Amino acid sequence: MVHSQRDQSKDQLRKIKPSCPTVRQLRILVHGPVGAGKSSFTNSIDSIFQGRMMAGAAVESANADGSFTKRFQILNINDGQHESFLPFAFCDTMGLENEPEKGVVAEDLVKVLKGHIRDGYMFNPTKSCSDKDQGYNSYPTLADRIHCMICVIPSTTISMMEDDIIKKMRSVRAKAADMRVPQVVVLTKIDMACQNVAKDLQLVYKSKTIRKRMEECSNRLGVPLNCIFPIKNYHEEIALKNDVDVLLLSAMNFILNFANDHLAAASRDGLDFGPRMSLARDLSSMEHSSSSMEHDVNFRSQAPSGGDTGNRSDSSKRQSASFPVVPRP
Ligand SMILES: Nc1nc2c(ncn2[C@@H]2O[C@H](COP(=O)(O)OP(=O)(O)OP(=O)(O)O)[C@@H](O)[C@H]2O)c(=O)[nH]1
Ligand SMILES: [Mg+2]
Repeated sequence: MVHSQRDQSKDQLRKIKPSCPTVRQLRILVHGPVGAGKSSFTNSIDSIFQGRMMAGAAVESANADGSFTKRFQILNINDGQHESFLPFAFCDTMGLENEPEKGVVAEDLVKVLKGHIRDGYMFNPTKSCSDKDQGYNSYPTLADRIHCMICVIPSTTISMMEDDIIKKMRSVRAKAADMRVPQVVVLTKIDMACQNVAKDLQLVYKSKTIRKRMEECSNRLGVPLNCIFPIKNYHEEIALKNDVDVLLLSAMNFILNFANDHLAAASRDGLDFGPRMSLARDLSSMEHSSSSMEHDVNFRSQAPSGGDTGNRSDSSKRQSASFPVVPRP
């Protein structure tokens, strides 16, 4: 039987085996500005596996009153075929805001990266989570930590995004880089940024508008172009669409590969020593290894050069990676 690209890709995601035996799921942090499409992204991946629209993470159509997501939510996804969860989970967070005492505190995102924040914790925009809070995990294991970080950015507003938000995102990014946690950008709302792409998603890597938004994003956040994935989330549809799924699954395949590479390196470095000792040893181990092992996302990839051919080289690089599911221009 011939499997579609979508089915093949779903199977690959189902079969991923976390590269450390004590870790059952790869943990993926989803953060970014208010209304960027963070919760919609996790719901969209869930929908693909359930074969129908899912709303596990609450989504708001107009975020007049700040971030709609206020709690830290770990979203497990049913396999869709068997009575089990997929080998990865999303960590959905409150959105970042421009003003000082609004939105998630950047420090809390760093605590999420380190595994200190428990599922269900209510974010407090005026105060970072501390060991006095119930939702604080003082002794996180490697399984509690984040193995890949996704920054969700709307392609519609990247150029207008306030410097303060960019600064906050860059500070979290720097901390993640210190911890050698790989990072990618998921560029949402491409259907709103380019009319041609809205009509035909397969044009995504041919669109000059999308290319420009990716470059803006790369320049402002400092993320290489080949770690930026333009996607469209499910937001108004009532049925799944192949092209929407292929882009989303393609991004997920890269993200989970990065996550598993990180997990393998962290486990090799002895970061999985269970509760109690983890914190102190973890920090000293990082200090010792950060200079010798440059596992930041940059070690994998260089941004392709600009111009029209940039689109092609960007896309062909993705084609040559281990999960070749991005549609060719
Ligand atoms: N057209 C379009 N709309 C989208 C896309 N992704 C998300 N949306 C819409 O954008 C709005 C905000 O989406 P959410 O998923 O709630 O965004 P969020 O980042 O979780 O927001 P907060 O939790 O409030 O920080 C909703 O109305 C979504 O339907 C997309 O790719 N295309
Ligand atoms: Mg949300």
